[in-house]
Amino acid sequence: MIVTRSGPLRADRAVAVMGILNLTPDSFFDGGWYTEPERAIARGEEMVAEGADALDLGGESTRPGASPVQAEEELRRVLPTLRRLRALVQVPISVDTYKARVARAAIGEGADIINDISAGRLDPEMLAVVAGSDAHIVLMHMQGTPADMQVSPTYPRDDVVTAVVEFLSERATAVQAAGVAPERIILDPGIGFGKSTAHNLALISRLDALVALGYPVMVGPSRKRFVGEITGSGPENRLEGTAAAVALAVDRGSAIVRVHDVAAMVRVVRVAEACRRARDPELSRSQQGAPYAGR
Ligand code: HH2
Repeated sequence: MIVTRSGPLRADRAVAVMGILNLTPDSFFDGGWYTEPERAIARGEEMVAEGADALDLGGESTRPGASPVQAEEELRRVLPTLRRLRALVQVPISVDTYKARVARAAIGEGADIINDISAGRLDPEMLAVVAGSDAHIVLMHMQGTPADMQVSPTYPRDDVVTAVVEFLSERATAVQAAGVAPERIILDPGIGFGKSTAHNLALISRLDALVALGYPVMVGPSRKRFVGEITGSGPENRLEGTAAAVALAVDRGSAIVRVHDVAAMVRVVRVAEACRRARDPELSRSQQGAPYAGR
């Protein structure tokens, strides 16, 4: 079970749904919708009412081709909404940042999870900040940076699954060496971060290889480009494609799904996890990395 500073992600060890709240002008789906704190706070509360088990606040878009935002600006976008939501909702709150300065301030304002798309590599201070707190950290795999990651991504022997598993295993070890307890680590294959459609499909369909490391695994396929490439649709028409990817990720052992459409995906997750539990109750119980063994 994942027990954050604000309590368990899901007390019953079921799969958790993390609602995305981008406080940016330029995110690929919800960019510009929640730049006003009032709107963001209302959406955060709405997602919790829809069944979100956690919220993920982001102050910088990391869509392909995005350019970086200064820490100052990211803090200006994130902190007011984080502060208010922290007082209003009970669920754990994650902040999507790779900057130590933003992470430190967010933890100070009550963030429970730091969601680092660089797995602690882009800011040398990040691991010390998390180690010095009791926050959880999401370590995500990304090849390259958002600016260049989708320029014909390739992997040794075309084996993206092995590359991602090895990378995240090494990063989890490094993070523990920096002083973060294994119970505070969540792994994420980084759907769409330096990956072709084929790479994303391989990672979702063989997610069990990552789950086997023993840490809880989070997956974020929500409305991403690979769904559009398969269905021929823009971000606004990728709900059903996202649902398919979410269901399969749950079936392969995902502990958390990071999604925009909380109400719909809560229903998808409940059915997918029930199917999974019917097939294998033991696997379902270990889905949230319960054993923390063998590392
Ligand atoms: N995807 C996005 C951003 N952060 N973090 C994790 N751990 N996993 C993901 O898959 C992930 C992430 C990109 O999606 P979104 O936040 O909707 O868009 P944007 O980066 O344009 O704000």
